[in-house]
Amino acid sequence: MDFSSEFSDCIELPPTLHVGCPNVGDRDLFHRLVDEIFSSRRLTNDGPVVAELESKLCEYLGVRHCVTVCNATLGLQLACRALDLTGEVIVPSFTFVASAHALQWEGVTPVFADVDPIRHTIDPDHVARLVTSRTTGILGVHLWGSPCNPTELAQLASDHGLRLFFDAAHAFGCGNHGKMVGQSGECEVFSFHATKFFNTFEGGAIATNDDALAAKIRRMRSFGFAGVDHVVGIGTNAKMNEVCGAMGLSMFADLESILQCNRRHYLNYRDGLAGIDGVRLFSLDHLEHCNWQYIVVEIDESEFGCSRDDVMRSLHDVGVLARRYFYPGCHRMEPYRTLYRERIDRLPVTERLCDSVLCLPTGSALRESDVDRVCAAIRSLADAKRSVIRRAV
Ligand code: T4K
Repeated sequence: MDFSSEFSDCIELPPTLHVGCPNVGDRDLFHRLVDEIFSSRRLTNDGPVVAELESKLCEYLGVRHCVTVCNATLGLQLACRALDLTGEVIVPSFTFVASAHALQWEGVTPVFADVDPIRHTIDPDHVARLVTSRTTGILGVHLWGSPCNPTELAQLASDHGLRLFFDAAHAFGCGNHGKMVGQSGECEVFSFHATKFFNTFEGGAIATNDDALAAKIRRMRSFGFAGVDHVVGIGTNAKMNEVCGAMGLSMFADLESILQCNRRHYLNYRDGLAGIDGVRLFSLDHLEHCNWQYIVVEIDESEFGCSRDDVMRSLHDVGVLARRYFYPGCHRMEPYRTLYRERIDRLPVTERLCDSVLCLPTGSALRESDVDRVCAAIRSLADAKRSVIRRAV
C-alpha cells in the first residue's frame, strides 16, 4: 500500500530524520583533547584520556570498576568468557542480534526466552521454565533503557546456581528502585556506539563491583597481559582508543542538556501521539532515571487501520526513517532458526512485538518541530485510514 499521496496532501515534506542520529557532546572540549592526544603521541593502550573516562564512568554509575571496550559486542564476549559460561545461557529473543551472537561466538548456546508485554524485558517465569542441566547463566537485556527486574532474576540465578549478567547497551543513565543500571548482576555491558545516548563513536564499558572479575576482564581485553611481557592467559584486543575516550569525556560535558532534550522529545511525542487509536507509546514514565533515547510505539493494526509495516513505509516516504527494531526476533534469524529449529518454542509476546513495534527518531539533532512533524504524519495517516473505513461502511 502506498500512502505517500495522502501524506503529501496534508504536510510539507520534512528533511530526512533518522532513528539513531548521534548525539554530539562538547565539540570544543573534544577538539582540545584530540590536540593533546596528538601532542602527547599516546593514542591507545590505557592512555590517560581513557583512564579519566573510566573513573568518571565509575563515579556516574556508582560502581567500583568500569572497563572500557571498543564495542559492546566484544564487551559481551569478554564478559561471557570471564564468567566461564559454557553450555546454555538464557537470553531474550527480542533484542539486537549482538546479544545472541556474542554468546554463540563464544561457543555458548543462546536459549531464547520471551519478554514481558509491558516492559519488553526478559520474562522471569519463562526463564524458570527454560533452565536445564546445561544452563550456566542468564543474560538480561535492559531494552530501550527499561531495566529488567534484577531481584527476580537474581533469585532465579541463585536458586539454580547460574551466573547473571546484563546487556545494558541501551541503558546508560537509566535506573530504578534506587539502583543505577551498572550495579546489578555480576557485570553489566554498556554500548557507546554512535547511535546510543552516550557515544564514543564506537565503544562500550563493562561495569562491575567485583575486583577479581574486573581484573580478569582487563587482562582479557589486552591480549591476556598482566604486565609487560607477561601473558597469563588467552586474550583479545578489545581496547578503547584515546580519541574514542575524548569523545566520551566531551559527552559527559553535555550529558545533562542531551538528557533534557531527549526528555522534551519524549514528552512531546507523548502529547503528539495521544488519542490516536492503535498507537501506544512505550512508557518510560515509571523510571527514576532514564535517558529517553528510544521512542518506541506499538501499532495495533486492527485499531489503527493498517499494519506497522505500512506505517513505516509511509513515514519513509516522507523522509522519516523509522525502524522496526528488533524484527524478526533473534530466534527467527540465522543461524539460530536453523541450528535450534528442534528446540525453539513459539515466543508469542516477542513475535507480536516484532510485528508491531516501530522506533521513531529522537536525539539532540532533532528540533521540537521535527517531533511535531512525525506526530502529524502519523495522525494524518490515522485520519486518512479512518475516512477510508467510513466511506466503505
Ligand atoms: N546489545 C544491544 C541491545 C544493542 O542494541 C546493541 C547495538 C549491542 C548489544 C551491540 O553494541 P555495539 O557492539 O554496537 O556497541 C545499530 C547500531 O549499529 C547498534 O550499535 C545498535 N545496537 C542497534 C540498535 O542499532 P543498525 O544495524 O540499526 O545500524 P545502522 O547503520 O542502520 O544505523 C541506525 C540508524 O542510525 C540509521 O538510521 C542511521 C543512523 N546513524 C547511524 C550511524 C552509525 C546516523 O545517523 N549516524 C551514524 O553515525 O544497528
